[in-house]
Amino acid sequence: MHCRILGAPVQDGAGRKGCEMGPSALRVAGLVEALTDLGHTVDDLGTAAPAPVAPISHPNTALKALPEIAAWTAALAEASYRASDNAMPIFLGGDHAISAGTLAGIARRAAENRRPLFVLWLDAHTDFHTLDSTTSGNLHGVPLAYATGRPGFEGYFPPLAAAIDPARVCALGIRSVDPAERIALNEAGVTLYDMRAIDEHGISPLLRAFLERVAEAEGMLHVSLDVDFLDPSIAPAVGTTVPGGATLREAHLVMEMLSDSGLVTSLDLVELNPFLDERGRTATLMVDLTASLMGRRIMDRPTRSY
Ligand code: EXY
Ligand code: MN
Ligand code: MN
Ligand code: MN
Repeated sequence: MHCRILGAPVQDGAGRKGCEMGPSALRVAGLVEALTDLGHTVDDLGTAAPAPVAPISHPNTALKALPEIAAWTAALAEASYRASDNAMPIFLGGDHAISAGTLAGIARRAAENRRPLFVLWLDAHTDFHTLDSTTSGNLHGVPLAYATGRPGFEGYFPPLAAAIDPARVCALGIRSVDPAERIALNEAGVTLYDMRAIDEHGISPLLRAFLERVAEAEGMLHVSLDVDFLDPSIAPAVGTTVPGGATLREAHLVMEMLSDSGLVTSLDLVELNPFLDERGRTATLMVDLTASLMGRRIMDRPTRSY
Protein backbone atom coordinates (compact mmCIF):
# COMPACT_ATOMS: atom_id res chain seq x y z
CA MET A 1 0.00 0.00 0.00
CA HIS A 2 1.06 3.60 -0.64
CA CYS A 3 1.16 5.56 2.64
CA ARG A 4 1.61 9.28 3.08
CA ILE A 5 2.87 10.56 6.42
CA LEU A 6 2.22 14.11 7.63
CA GLY A 7 3.43 15.45 10.97
CA ALA A 8 1.31 18.02 12.81
CA PRO A 9 3.15 18.98 16.01
CA VAL A 10 0.21 20.76 17.64
CA GLN A 11 0.49 20.90 21.40
CA ASP A 12 -1.58 23.96 22.37
CA GLY A 13 -4.76 21.88 22.34
CA ALA A 14 -3.56 19.86 25.31
CA GLY A 15 -3.32 20.85 28.93
CA ARG A 16 0.43 20.27 29.02
CA LYS A 17 3.18 20.86 26.48
CA GLY A 18 5.12 18.10 24.80
CA CYS A 19 3.01 16.72 21.95
CA GLU A 20 4.96 19.01 19.63
CA MET A 21 7.70 16.36 19.79
CA GLY A 22 5.30 13.57 18.85
CA PRO A 23 6.02 13.31 15.12
CA SER A 24 9.79 13.21 15.70
CA ALA A 25 9.46 10.56 18.41
CA LEU A 26 7.34 8.34 16.14
CA ARG A 27 9.90 8.68 13.37
CA VAL A 28 12.77 7.98 15.78
CA ALA A 29 10.83 4.91 16.97
CA GLY A 30 11.03 3.61 13.41
CA LEU A 31 7.59 4.26 11.94
CA VAL A 32 8.78 4.67 8.36
CA GLU A 33 11.07 1.62 8.52
CA ALA A 34 8.31 -0.52 10.04
CA LEU A 35 6.03 0.36 7.12
CA THR A 36 8.66 -0.13 4.40
CA ASP A 37 9.70 -3.46 5.99
CA LEU A 38 6.10 -4.55 5.45
CA GLY A 39 6.43 -3.70 1.76
CA HIS A 40 4.52 -0.40 1.82
CA THR A 41 5.61 2.64 -0.20
CA VAL A 42 6.00 5.58 2.20
CA ASP A 43 5.97 9.27 1.30
CA ASP A 44 6.94 11.28 4.36
CA LEU A 45 5.71 14.82 3.71
CA GLY A 46 7.35 16.22 6.83
CA THR A 47 5.35 18.63 8.98
CA ALA A 48 2.35 20.83 8.26
CA ALA A 49 3.23 24.54 8.42
CA PRO A 50 1.12 26.85 10.62
CA ALA A 51 -0.92 29.63 8.96
CA PRO A 52 -0.77 33.17 10.46
CA VAL A 53 -4.12 34.16 11.99
CA ALA A 54 -5.62 37.24 13.61
CA PRO A 55 -6.42 36.60 17.30
CA ILE A 56 -10.14 35.84 17.89
CA SER A 57 -11.97 36.29 21.20
CA HIS A 58 -14.67 33.84 22.32
CA PRO A 59 -17.35 34.09 25.07
CA ASN A 60 -15.97 30.95 26.78
CA THR A 61 -13.01 32.55 28.49
CA ALA A 62 -11.63 29.13 29.46
CA LEU A 63 -10.60 28.58 25.83
CA LYS A 64 -6.87 28.45 25.10
CA ALA A 65 -4.92 28.81 21.85
CA LEU A 66 -8.04 29.04 19.67
CA PRO A 67 -6.59 30.89 16.67
CA GLU A 68 -3.48 28.75 16.36
CA ILE A 69 -5.38 25.47 16.45
CA ALA A 70 -8.03 26.63 13.98
CA ALA A 71 -5.29 27.62 11.55
CA TRP A 72 -3.40 24.37 12.05
CA THR A 73 -6.47 22.25 11.46
CA ALA A 74 -7.40 24.22 8.34
CA ALA A 75 -3.92 23.68 6.91
CA LEU A 76 -4.06 20.01 7.86
CA ALA A 77 -7.49 19.53 6.35
CA GLU A 78 -6.23 21.02 3.11
CA ALA A 79 -3.10 18.86 3.16
CA SER A 80 -5.09 15.70 3.85
CA TYR A 81 -7.58 16.62 1.14
CA ARG A 82 -4.80 17.38 -1.35
CA ALA A 83 -3.23 14.05 -0.49
CA SER A 84 -6.39 12.47 -1.79
CA ASP A 85 -4.87 10.17 -4.38
CA ASN A 86 -5.20 6.53 -3.41
CA ALA A 87 -2.47 6.85 -0.79
CA MET A 88 -3.38 6.20 2.84
CA PRO A 89 -2.76 9.35 4.93
CA ILE A 90 -1.13 8.75 8.34
CA PHE A 91 -1.22 11.89 10.49
CA LEU A 92 1.29 12.20 13.32
CA GLY A 93 0.21 14.33 16.28
CA GLY A 94 0.44 16.39 18.08
CA ASP A 95 -2.49 16.48 20.44
CA HIS A 96 -5.97 15.31 19.40
CA ALA A 97 -6.96 18.78 18.20
CA ILE A 98 -5.26 17.87 14.91
CA SER A 99 -8.14 15.50 14.23
CA ALA A 100 -10.41 18.50 13.76
CA GLY A 101 -8.36 19.03 10.61
CA THR A 102 -7.76 15.44 9.58
CA LEU A 103 -11.43 14.50 10.00
CA ALA A 104 -12.58 17.61 8.11
CA GLY A 105 -10.23 16.88 5.23
CA ILE A 106 -11.06 13.18 5.04
CA ALA A 107 -14.81 13.91 5.26
CA ARG A 108 -14.46 16.27 2.30
CA ARG A 109 -12.61 13.58 0.37
CA ALA A 110 -15.27 10.96 1.21
CA ALA A 111 -18.07 13.29 0.13
CA GLU A 112 -16.36 13.98 -3.20
CA ASN A 113 -15.90 10.24 -3.70
CA ARG A 114 -19.56 9.75 -2.74
CA ARG A 115 -18.55 7.21 -0.10
CA PRO A 116 -19.84 7.13 3.50
CA LEU A 117 -17.14 7.87 6.08
CA PHE A 118 -16.93 5.85 9.28
CA VAL A 119 -14.67 6.72 12.22
CA LEU A 120 -13.18 4.43 14.86
CA TRP A 121 -12.24 6.62 17.85
CA LEU A 122 -9.77 4.71 20.06
CA ASP A 123 -9.60 6.84 23.18
CA ALA A 124 -10.31 7.04 26.90
CA HIS A 125 -12.27 10.20 26.06
CA THR A 126 -15.01 11.06 23.58
CA ASP A 127 -13.56 14.51 22.69
CA PHE A 128 -17.16 15.61 22.08
CA HIS A 129 -17.15 19.08 23.72
CA THR A 130 -18.08 22.22 21.84
CA LEU A 131 -16.23 25.54 22.27
CA ASP A 132 -19.10 26.53 24.58
CA SER A 133 -19.34 23.36 26.66
CA THR A 134 -15.66 22.72 27.39
CA THR A 135 -14.66 23.69 30.90
CA SER A 136 -10.96 22.94 30.56
CA GLY A 137 -10.66 25.06 27.38
CA ASN A 138 -8.31 22.42 25.97
CA LEU A 139 -9.15 21.96 22.31
CA HIS A 140 -8.03 18.34 22.17
CA GLY A 141 -11.40 17.73 23.83
CA VAL A 142 -13.47 19.02 20.87
CA PRO A 143 -12.37 17.47 17.53
CA LEU A 144 -15.11 14.83 17.24
CA ALA A 145 -17.80 17.37 18.11
CA TYR A 146 -16.51 19.74 15.46
CA ALA A 147 -16.17 17.10 12.73
CA THR A 148 -19.68 15.73 13.34
CA GLY A 149 -21.16 19.19 12.90
CA ARG A 150 -22.04 20.10 16.49
CA PRO A 151 -22.88 23.83 16.85
CA GLY A 152 -20.73 26.72 18.00
CA PHE A 153 -17.58 26.33 15.92
CA GLU A 154 -18.70 28.77 13.20
CA GLY A 155 -16.35 31.69 12.91
CA TYR A 156 -13.71 29.96 15.01
CA PHE A 157 -12.95 26.74 13.14
CA PRO A 158 -13.11 26.44 9.34
CA PRO A 159 -16.59 25.67 7.93
CA LEU A 160 -16.95 21.94 7.18
CA ALA A 161 -17.25 20.90 3.53
CA ALA A 162 -19.00 17.79 4.88
CA ALA A 163 -19.96 16.81 8.44
CA ILE A 164 -19.42 13.23 9.57
CA ASP A 165 -22.62 11.37 10.51
CA PRO A 166 -22.19 10.63 14.26
CA ALA A 167 -24.14 7.37 13.72
CA ARG A 168 -21.08 6.24 11.73
CA VAL A 169 -18.71 6.86 14.65
CA CYS A 170 -17.63 4.11 17.06
CA ALA A 171 -15.81 5.24 20.21
CA LEU A 172 -13.91 2.33 21.80
CA GLY A 173 -12.06 2.28 25.13
CA ILE A 174 -14.05 5.13 26.68
CA ARG A 175 -13.71 5.67 30.43
CA SER A 176 -13.75 9.44 30.98
CA VAL A 177 -16.76 11.45 29.76
CA ASP A 178 -17.85 14.89 31.02
CA PRO A 179 -21.57 15.53 31.77
CA ALA A 180 -22.04 17.88 28.80
CA GLU A 181 -20.55 15.27 26.47
CA ARG A 182 -22.73 12.50 27.85
CA ILE A 183 -25.92 14.43 27.01
CA ALA A 184 -24.67 15.28 23.51
CA LEU A 185 -23.50 11.72 22.85
CA ASN A 186 -26.91 10.28 23.70
CA GLU A 187 -28.57 12.69 21.28
CA ALA A 188 -26.01 12.17 18.52
CA GLY A 189 -26.19 8.37 18.26
CA VAL A 190 -22.45 7.64 18.48
CA THR A 191 -21.75 3.93 19.09
CA LEU A 192 -20.00 4.02 22.42
CA TYR A 193 -18.12 1.00 23.78
CA ASP A 194 -16.62 1.85 27.15
CA MET A 195 -14.15 -0.32 29.01
CA ARG A 196 -16.99 -2.08 30.81
CA ALA A 197 -18.36 -3.25 27.44
CA ILE A 198 -14.89 -4.42 26.44
CA ASP A 199 -14.38 -6.27 29.73
CA GLU A 200 -17.79 -7.91 29.47
CA HIS A 201 -17.92 -8.84 25.78
CA GLY A 202 -14.31 -8.63 24.63
CA ILE A 203 -12.99 -6.49 21.78
CA SER A 204 -13.77 -8.92 19.01
CA PRO A 205 -17.60 -8.98 18.82
CA LEU A 206 -17.83 -5.21 19.41
CA LEU A 207 -15.34 -4.31 16.70
CA ARG A 208 -16.64 -6.98 14.30
CA ALA A 209 -20.16 -5.54 14.46
CA PHE A 210 -18.86 -2.10 13.56
CA LEU A 211 -16.62 -3.38 10.77
CA GLU A 212 -19.55 -5.28 9.26
CA ARG A 213 -21.43 -1.97 9.05
CA VAL A 214 -18.49 -0.31 7.31
CA ALA A 215 -18.15 -3.18 4.83
CA GLU A 216 -21.90 -3.29 4.20
CA ALA A 217 -21.90 0.41 3.33
CA GLU A 218 -18.69 0.10 1.28
CA GLY A 219 -17.46 2.92 3.46
CA MET A 220 -14.15 4.59 4.12
CA LEU A 221 -12.79 4.09 7.63
CA HIS A 222 -10.72 6.64 9.51
CA VAL A 223 -9.00 5.36 12.66
CA SER A 224 -8.00 7.89 15.33
CA LEU A 225 -5.67 6.32 17.90
CA ASP A 226 -5.11 8.36 21.06
CA VAL A 227 -2.28 7.09 23.26
CA ASP A 228 -4.60 7.21 26.28
CA PHE A 229 -6.76 4.44 24.76
CA LEU A 230 -4.03 2.23 26.19
CA ASP A 231 -3.57 1.46 29.86
CA PRO A 232 -1.07 3.89 31.41
CA SER A 233 1.03 0.95 32.63
CA ILE A 234 2.03 0.20 29.03
CA ALA A 235 1.68 3.74 27.60
CA PRO A 236 2.71 6.39 30.14
CA ALA A 237 3.66 9.07 27.57
CA VAL A 238 0.41 10.98 27.43
CA GLY A 239 -0.83 13.95 29.43
CA THR A 240 -4.35 12.59 30.06
CA THR A 241 -3.79 9.07 31.41
CA VAL A 242 -6.87 7.26 32.74
CA PRO A 243 -6.39 3.95 34.60
CA GLY A 244 -8.10 0.83 33.31
CA GLY A 245 -7.24 1.16 29.64
CA ALA A 246 -6.75 -1.35 26.85
CA THR A 247 -4.12 -4.03 27.36
CA LEU A 248 -1.30 -4.68 24.92
CA ARG A 249 -3.14 -7.63 23.40
CA GLU A 250 -6.50 -5.86 23.24
CA ALA A 251 -4.84 -3.01 21.35
CA HIS A 252 -3.02 -5.33 18.95
CA LEU A 253 -6.22 -7.35 18.39
CA VAL A 254 -7.99 -4.15 17.33
CA MET A 255 -5.22 -3.44 14.86
CA GLU A 256 -5.01 -7.02 13.57
CA MET A 257 -8.79 -7.14 13.01
CA LEU A 258 -8.62 -3.77 11.22
CA SER A 259 -5.78 -5.09 9.07
CA ASP A 260 -7.69 -8.26 8.18
CA SER A 261 -10.75 -6.16 7.27
CA GLY A 262 -8.82 -4.16 4.66
CA LEU A 263 -11.21 -1.29 5.37
CA VAL A 264 -8.94 1.37 6.90
CA THR A 265 -8.35 4.35 4.61
CA SER A 266 -6.68 6.87 6.97
CA LEU A 267 -5.09 7.03 10.43
CA ASP A 268 -4.28 9.53 13.20
CA LEU A 269 -1.62 8.74 15.79
CA VAL A 270 -2.14 11.36 18.50
CA GLU A 271 -1.37 12.58 22.01
CA LEU A 272 2.08 11.04 22.27
CA ASN A 273 4.04 13.24 24.68
CA PRO A 274 7.67 12.08 24.49
CA PHE A 275 8.52 14.31 27.46
CA LEU A 276 6.53 11.84 29.60
CA ASP A 277 7.91 8.69 27.98
CA GLU A 278 10.33 6.18 29.43
CA ARG A 279 13.12 5.46 26.93
CA GLY A 280 10.69 5.74 24.01
CA ARG A 281 8.61 2.74 25.10
CA THR A 282 5.27 4.43 24.30
CA ALA A 283 6.49 5.70 20.92
CA THR A 284 7.71 2.17 20.14
CA LEU A 285 4.34 0.71 21.12
CA MET A 286 2.50 3.17 18.86
CA VAL A 287 4.77 2.15 15.97
CA ASP A 288 4.20 -1.54 16.71
CA LEU A 289 0.43 -1.01 16.80
CA THR A 290 0.63 0.80 13.47
CA ALA A 291 2.64 -2.12 12.09
CA SER A 292 -0.11 -4.50 13.22
CA LEU A 293 -2.66 -2.29 11.50
CA MET A 294 -0.54 -2.35 8.35
CA GLY A 295 -0.17 -6.12 8.22
CA ARG A 296 2.56 -7.24 10.64
CA ARG A 297 1.54 -10.59 12.12
CA ILE A 298 2.20 -11.65 15.69
CA MET A 299 4.64 -14.33 14.51
CA ASP A 300 6.74 -11.64 12.79
CA ARG A 301 6.80 -9.27 15.76
CA PRO A 302 10.22 -8.34 17.17
CA THR A 303 10.74 -9.38 20.80
CA ARG A 304 10.11 -6.37 23.01
CA SER A 305 9.46 -5.55 26.59
CA TYR A 306 7.68 -2.19 26.66
N1 EXY B 1 -13.07 15.96 28.53
C1 EXY B 1 -11.85 16.59 29.12
C2 EXY B 1 -11.68 18.00 28.57
O1 EXY B 1 -12.43 18.37 27.68
O2 EXY B 1 -10.78 18.70 29.00
C3 EXY B 1 -10.62 15.74 28.83
C4 EXY B 1 -10.27 15.75 27.35
C5 EXY B 1 -9.04 14.89 27.08
C6 EXY B 1 -8.80 14.88 25.57
C7 EXY B 1 -7.78 13.90 25.22
C8 EXY B 1 -7.37 13.91 23.83
O3 EXY B 1 -8.25 12.84 24.47
MN1 MN C 1 4.17 8.15 -3.81
MN1 MN D 1 -8.50 12.09 22.37
MN1 MN E 1 -7.93 10.82 25.25
